[in-house]
Amino acid sequence: GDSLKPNGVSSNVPAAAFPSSDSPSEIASNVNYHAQYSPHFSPFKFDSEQAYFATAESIRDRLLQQWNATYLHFHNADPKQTYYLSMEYLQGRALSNAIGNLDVKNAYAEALDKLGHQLEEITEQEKDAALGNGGLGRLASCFLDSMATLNLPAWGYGLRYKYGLFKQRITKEGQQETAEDWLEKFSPWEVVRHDVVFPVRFFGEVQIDGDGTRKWVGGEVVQALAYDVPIPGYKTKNTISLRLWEARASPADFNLFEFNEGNYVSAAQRHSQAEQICAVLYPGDATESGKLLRLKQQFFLCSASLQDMIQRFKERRKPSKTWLWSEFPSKVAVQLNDTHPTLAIPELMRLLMDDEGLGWEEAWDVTSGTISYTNHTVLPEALEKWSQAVMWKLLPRHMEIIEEIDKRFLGTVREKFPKLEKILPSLRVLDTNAEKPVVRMANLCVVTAHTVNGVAELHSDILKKELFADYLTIWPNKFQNKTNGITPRRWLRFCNPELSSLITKQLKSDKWVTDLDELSGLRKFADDASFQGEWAAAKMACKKRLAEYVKKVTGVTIDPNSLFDIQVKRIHEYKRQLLNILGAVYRYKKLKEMSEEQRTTSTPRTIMIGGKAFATYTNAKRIVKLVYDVGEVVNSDPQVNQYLKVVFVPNYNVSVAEMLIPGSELSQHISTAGMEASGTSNMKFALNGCLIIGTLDGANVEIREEVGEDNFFLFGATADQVPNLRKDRENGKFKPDPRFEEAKQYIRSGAFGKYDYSQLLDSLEGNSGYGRGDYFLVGQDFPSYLDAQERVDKAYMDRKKWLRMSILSTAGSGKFSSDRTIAQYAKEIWNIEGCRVP
Ligand code: NBG
Repeated sequence: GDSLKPNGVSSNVPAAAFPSSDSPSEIASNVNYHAQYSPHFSPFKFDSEQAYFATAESIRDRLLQQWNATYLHFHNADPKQTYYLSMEYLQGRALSNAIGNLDVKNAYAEALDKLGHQLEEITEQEKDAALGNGGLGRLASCFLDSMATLNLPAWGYGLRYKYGLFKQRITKEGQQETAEDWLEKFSPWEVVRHDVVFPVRFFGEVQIDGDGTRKWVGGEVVQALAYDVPIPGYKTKNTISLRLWEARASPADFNLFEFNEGNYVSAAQRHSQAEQICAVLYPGDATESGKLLRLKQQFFLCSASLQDMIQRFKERRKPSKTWLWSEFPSKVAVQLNDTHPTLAIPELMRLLMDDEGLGWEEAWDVTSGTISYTNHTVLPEALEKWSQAVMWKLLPRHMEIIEEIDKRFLGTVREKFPKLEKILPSLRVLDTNAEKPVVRMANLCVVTAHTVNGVAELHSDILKKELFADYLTIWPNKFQNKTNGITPRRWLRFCNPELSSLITKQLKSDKWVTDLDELSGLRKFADDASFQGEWAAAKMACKKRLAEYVKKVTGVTIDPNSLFDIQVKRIHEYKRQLLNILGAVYRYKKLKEMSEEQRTTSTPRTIMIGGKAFATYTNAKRIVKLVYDVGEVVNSDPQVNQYLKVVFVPNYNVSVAEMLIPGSELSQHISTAGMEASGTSNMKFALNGCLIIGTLDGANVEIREEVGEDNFFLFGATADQVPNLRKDRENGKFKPDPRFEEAKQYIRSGAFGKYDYSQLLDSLEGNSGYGRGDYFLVGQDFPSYLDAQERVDKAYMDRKKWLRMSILSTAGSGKFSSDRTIAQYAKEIWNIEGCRVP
């Protein structure tokens, strides 16, 4: 018993609540302090887990200091501030990012060494914060990093889901989902603000007073409680906030009488109803109650965030006493990340009119002067429409306001643009013709917002020429493009230390980390033999790390000398993982048909596919299973497995991406042209010296322009050909390539096991019909895809050529920094400027 010390940490390191310098011994003392006095763990143990939490708390203290300084600075300087409203944030891990942005990596690594731990190892202890689905959520997180780094007065608002995106396991049965409890052992990265609480109402009715004023009363009221996640900028004091709301019932909602009667469930009914709101990211919405819950989530985010903004606006005006509501748009910008937070529009109108006493016109000018909207998709099924009946029930006052917006829009168009009368029904906010009348959220955004933007040039053009074309007559200047970007800190500087050091050494400066266009300076070394050698060595180090990871999580051994070919993203038919796997099947079949001799001349390849399928999306889940089944056969086939491996990488998330992307050599961005709004992983891969095989879709178009046509493996139909190709198919004019038939037939023959893939493959057959007719044109693009893959194989065999292409990819990636994107939003949409903490 005498070995049990009150301090699991080495006893010769003192404990200090605040490090007085950045020296490793001071930091070690501070970590030791947290290990002993953290209320979350008993102080007797100091394993990796405790070391992670103690280190995180030490870093958190630094962030809070900076957060406080930033808040105070913004408060006093009172600049115009942007609020980014998003239902999703894919933050990933915070520790390594914060240590990097604070520029204290070496000091913390040494400090941990003194305490018997390795920084790399303890960072692995952190669970990803996965409060999002995919690109849209990760974009929001990259934007926060850039806002902080550019010292912009800007905050993010979101929801604190208890369970984020599900955890994926892959078995013989295919994908299995389990809840991901990221808060299981508390998150050191959030600070609960017990003093920041706002009431949010649902249901109830509209009361009309004698003077005609309207008020929303009754129903149920839930409290929104703020949790702040500090977001540090890179090498700046500025640390901004991601404010996440949690739903709470108030004590008055707990029925003590019922409880004492023994009716425990009904006594706590209000409490559990409140808790449901933030329980899960994207609750299934197949049922009516599921739909209602999603709508509740959206409104909860909008209402709490707007009340918070209005309170801050008033607080900052108070000293002068004389201020006007018309100043609001010159102090506040609200960006809607897709249509999910559209309810911010009627909610701001309601708060201004019903609570602050503004008239319609005045409230309308403030609202439309404040709000701007980003569209992230043209897929019809993703354009939100809410049933008017559900809306009337949940948000009666907001439906009144939406009706009035619709009515006034109709009036204005009839008066000023009579020629639009014919198409007016499709432009309206309300769809009243439908059997089930709905509110079209995208139309509400376009009608209200002062600016609407797409996320890549091609996508923004499609918005202007197709989806929103008819609005252009009314508002020719409302529409803009803001090509997406990614933060170079997380996606190169921190995740790929080997390549980062090499770039910094070669450019003789690390200025590229905050000015990514500097990477173009690498162009002149693209053919330099010794630089190519170092480039290849950096890539090889990442490939080896990746191979170890793949071995650990799948048991499959992959050869770091083979071409690492990766496709990671949500599984969706339009993203065409099916095209990839059919290509792999065809490759496998050809390899088997070759003689031993012939095979030795082929390019060895490791195809890795990863991504999550929505739990109820049957075809997506079949694709996951097919990849797994193909891998099982190919990887254990002694004839070919030196030349081909197929691996499904499980549980793709931000941290897994940080491992995969640096080790990639080829990545697939092969959506049907016109369907992927932008894509952002394409930018991450290119930045890390990975070549792209892709269609002319989304940001691929711009990446190809920047890295050069010769350094991009292009194939497939273009966006403007797609509609006619679909028509041709419907008219029976499509003649499939025999190679396509061969690949499908091989799967049907049972070469990859007993599972019946006919329903999946049938989706690629026929001319049209539900689940048939190859809507995504896999068959159409298959031959040109195979041709492009052949060009890849040839290019990879020419080592010098490949390395040159790889260097030019990185050198051409400067445009895709989210710093550039955010600087454009700041200037061209938000009209805000930097406000640096001295
Ligand atoms: C996604 C698009 C991607 C795009 C991201 C970020 C939605 C609704 N859209 O192509 O599919 O890169 O948004 O803009 O999630």
